[in-house]
Amino acid sequence: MNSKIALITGATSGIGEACAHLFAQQGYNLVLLARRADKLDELCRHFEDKYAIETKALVVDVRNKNEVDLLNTLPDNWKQINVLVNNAGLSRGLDPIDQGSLDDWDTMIDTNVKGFLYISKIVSGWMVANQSGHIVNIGSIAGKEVYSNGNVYCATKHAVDALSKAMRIDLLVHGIKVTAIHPGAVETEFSVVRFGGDEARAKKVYEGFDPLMAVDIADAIWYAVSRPAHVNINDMLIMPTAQANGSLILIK
Ligand code: 8X3
Repeated sequence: MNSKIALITGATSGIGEACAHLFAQQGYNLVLLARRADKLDELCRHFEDKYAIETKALVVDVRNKNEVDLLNTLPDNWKQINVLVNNAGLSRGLDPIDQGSLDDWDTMIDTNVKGFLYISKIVSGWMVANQSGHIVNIGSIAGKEVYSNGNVYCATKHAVDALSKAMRIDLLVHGIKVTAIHPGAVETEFSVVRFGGDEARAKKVYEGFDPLMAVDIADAIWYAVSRPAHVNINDMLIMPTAQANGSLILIK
């Protein structure tokens, strides 16, 4: 394989899927991780046919250490990962701290923090062996500030922010770049998942203003990844024009 390889988690929807499209278009071979086997296979076939790239699909829930270990079954030439996009993440619930669901909290912490770490440990190990690579972590405005009822979700994204800074320090001697991208409101399945499948409630979140689209974030990721070797984009906070901060959106 001559092409570069990008490994993307949460690849079957939203920012992960948009990113997979963009990297495929740029000729990257792809290792795609997601929980939905059928959608994952469909995407891989599509990319192979349309962009003449190679793909590997791994059906993985990042919360499950044994499933994440499947990464080690990749052939050695597929472990030469140039870009890791740590995208898998979710939000569950929007309740005050005294009323939140423990199951929701476990799901967010297990996915956004622990799963993120399981993936990062294995792939950064390969990058250290190669003495090169670029890790792109998807944070959030919720990792920069805290908003009403965002409590645990905000805490997990603050962890992503802290771990991005930590990775940048630990991996410096190995020449590995670390970029954190922090979006504001992006219209994806994010709110449908946050509100337990309540599509009507989710739709309301993005009414009356122009939210970001997944492709806007994929575009920013590509900008970071395509800089010259001596340039690293440490951190990007990207908001819809109508959103001033974590709590204030101008509704028309
Ligand atoms: C997603 C953005 O503002 O809903 O992380 O937390 S927000």
